[in-house]
Amino acid sequence: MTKKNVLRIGVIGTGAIGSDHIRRCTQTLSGAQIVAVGDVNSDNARKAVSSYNINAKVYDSGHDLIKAEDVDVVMVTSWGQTHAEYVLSAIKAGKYVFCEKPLATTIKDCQEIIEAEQACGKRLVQVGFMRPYDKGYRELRNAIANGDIGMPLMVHAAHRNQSVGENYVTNMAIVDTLIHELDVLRWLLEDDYVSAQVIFPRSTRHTHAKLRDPQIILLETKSGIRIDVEVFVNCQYGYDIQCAVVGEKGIVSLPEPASVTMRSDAKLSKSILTDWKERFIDAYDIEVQDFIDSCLAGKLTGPSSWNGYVATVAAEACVKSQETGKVEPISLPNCPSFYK
Ligand code: NAI
Ligand code: ISE
Repeated sequence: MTKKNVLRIGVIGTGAIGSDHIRRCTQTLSGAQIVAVGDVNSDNARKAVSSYNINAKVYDSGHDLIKAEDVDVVMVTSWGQTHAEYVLSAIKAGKYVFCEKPLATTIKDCQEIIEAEQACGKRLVQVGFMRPYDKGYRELRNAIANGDIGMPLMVHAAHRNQSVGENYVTNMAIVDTLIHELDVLRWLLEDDYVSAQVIFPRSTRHTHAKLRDPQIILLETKSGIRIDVEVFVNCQYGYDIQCAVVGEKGIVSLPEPASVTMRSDAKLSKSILTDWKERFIDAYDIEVQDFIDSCLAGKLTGPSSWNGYVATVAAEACVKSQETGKVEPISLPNCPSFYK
């Protein structure tokens, strides 16, 4: 780290979220500087450098970026299937790494990461699950923990995107989209999943041949809580995240994002956001600032590789159920004390 205690970050993958994190580190947050960027599409990396007017070296290889002496920590924001190799390379270099969700796309890769990290003797990985940093979810968690609704019994949730492209296929509803709920709901309920089933309702005409949309995911937890999540990624009307927890004596629901109430043209209306970047902007800011501060303090406390592993185990059961139509078990080893 530099003497001034400014964290020098290298970013691998400068697409949608990579460039948004570069923007926030450069323009909004404190304590960090982007000194290196890399992308298999070097035009994307150069575009990020010019868009945010940063003094960063462009690397052709993510592994060279990780090894660079002036890169203190790494941010992995490339496609999901490339995360494991970069995270393992950062662990090998003894550098902190912020890895966007998913930690890895296979259980085996997640296991390799948690083993390598434990062998290092120190937490080096934070996974980009930002919802635990969202004010609304934090209020939900506090209300449940305070006993305000009694014992939680059921959760009704929805994850709706306005539309997705042709490269978004059926299993991505789980591994790319539902994975946020798989992480945040077990954090909210302080419970783990024991089974999953995916049901396909009638498909929307706004989808394409390789995507079953919408989908309903049914989860059961160890304590018997039943969860239903609707994933509907071509819902047309906006980006809409819903979560209601039903308890023995009340219901607590995720607040709607703030927006003015409009009286106009004989209508009373409120607008709905359309972009995940806007919906969770505060949560992303708090999450990445927490990563920066934790690296500077020498101790990570945000979502860990264990959280990434558990989400991938649950996601794999859901994907299996997409194929079998059956209730699929989810079994997890005990959480190592290293991650408690
Ligand atoms: P994107 O397609 O916009 O950008 C990904 C970038 O990574 C592209 O520029 C691509 O050329 C580059 N890339 C791909 N393979 C690479 C490799 N091997 N080495 C270096 N660069 C490589 O994708 P997006 O939407 O930015 O997603 C990136 C990751 O972030 C995904 O894992 C996604 O799930 C996650 N994500 C997380 C969000 C959240 O809410 N936390 C929101 C959006 C994405
Ligand atoms: C995207 O990758 C994200 O992580 C967004 O938060 C999510 O809402 C979207 O469905 C995913 O495709």
